[in-house]
Amino acid sequence: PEVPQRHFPFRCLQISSFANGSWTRTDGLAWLGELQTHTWSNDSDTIRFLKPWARGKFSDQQWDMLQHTFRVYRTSFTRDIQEFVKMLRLAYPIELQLSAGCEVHPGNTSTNFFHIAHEGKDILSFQGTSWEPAPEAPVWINAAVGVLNRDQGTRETVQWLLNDTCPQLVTGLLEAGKSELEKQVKPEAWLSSGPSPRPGHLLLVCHVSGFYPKPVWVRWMRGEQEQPGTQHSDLLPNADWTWYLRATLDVAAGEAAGLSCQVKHSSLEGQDIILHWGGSHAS
Ligand code: PBS
Repeated sequence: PEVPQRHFPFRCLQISSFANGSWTRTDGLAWLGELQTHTWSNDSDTIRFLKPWARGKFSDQQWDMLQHTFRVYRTSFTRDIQEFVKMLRLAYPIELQLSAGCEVHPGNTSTNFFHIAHEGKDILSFQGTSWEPAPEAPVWINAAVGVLNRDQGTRETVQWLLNDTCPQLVTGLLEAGKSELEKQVKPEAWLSSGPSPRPGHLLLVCHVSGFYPKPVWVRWMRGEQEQPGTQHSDLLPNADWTWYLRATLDVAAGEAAGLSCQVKHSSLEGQDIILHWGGSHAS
């Protein structure tokens, strides 16, 4: 068992609310892996950098061009949706969520995606060179997709953004943000007993805290043997940008001796933490 390789998908999220024919707002945000890099408030003309390296390797001029494209897009998007609502006789309020981005893989290949949801459900996506309705979408979306696909200029811009701009930005972000993105913090681990699950049984608890990044492997073991009943908590955030998790095991009181908790994490570089039940913890 190994902790999976790190990867850094770049995700741009857009949330648009249309309360009625005139009140609307659109907010945006972007993430690289676990880190938020950009935010764009409806109240602002410009995208805000949340990291000193959020410009990637783009020049001021390249960034201004991109910013201009997005400003035009935000205005056009709002107007287009208001027109679709009339054309399709849809009712307000309307919530739209867009998720677009890319991931750069070893060997400089990249993959990308662009999905749009209406009332929380996928309705259309951009696939290759054109817009397509989502499999379970309501039939009225076909009319909107037809209109959108007639705008070749926009289709070309979307392809340029997804196939060229996005991987270029990400390559620059990965370089400029390298030290923060590759941050590694070692976990600490300790054992305790939880509330007895039933008479004659113990709940063994292995706490793992203070690690970064998220992927971690924690198992209750007997020697080399993984104990099948290990239960994991959700990953919980600590206040210092590290993570916390616990793994529990319900065992008959007589069988606790000889069990250990094993922790694998990328920061440990193969030096797994192994804690033995009945070692130095208070039970
Ligand atoms: C409730 C109804 C649900 C329907 C959901 C529909 C979702 C639609 C998503 C469409 C996204 C594009 C919206 C704007 C686009 O239609 C068009 O009006 C503008 N196009 C652009 O701004 C291109 C950039 C798109 C980037 C998207 C990445 C997030 C303006 O288009 C016009 O001007 C451009 C040049 O600025 C071209 O000349 C284009 O041909 C022309 O139509």
